[in-house]
Amino acid sequence: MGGTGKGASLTTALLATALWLQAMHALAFADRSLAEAPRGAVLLAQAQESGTFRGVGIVTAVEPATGALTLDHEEIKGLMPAMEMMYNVKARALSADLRKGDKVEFSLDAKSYTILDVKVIERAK
Ligand SMILES: [Cu+2]
Repeated sequence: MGGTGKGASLTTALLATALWLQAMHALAFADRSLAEAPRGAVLLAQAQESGTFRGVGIVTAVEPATGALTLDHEEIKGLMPAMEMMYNVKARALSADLRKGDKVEFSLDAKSYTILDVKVIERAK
């Protein structure tokens, strides 16, 4: 009986270790999702906004196929803080003339993240 008991306790110990590792793993993932939560909350808040907003930013990339603009933009009051992000453009022609480093003023449909109009304030040097 002693042998069986020892075997059983070894199994229990291994099982406990496995569960502990699983728990640590789960915790690591929980930590990660917690860290991402604030960003998700911001995105959620943004998604609830609608209407047209104006912003100012620097062009950091122009997507050749679609004309989508990546802008390093200043705070857009009532919509989002300063950040770098990509926006769709209402028409490819809107960004055809733009290049990296141009400072632009733009109007934005907050619901679809689509730039409706864009004007160059200062050309890239
Ligand atoms: Cu943004």
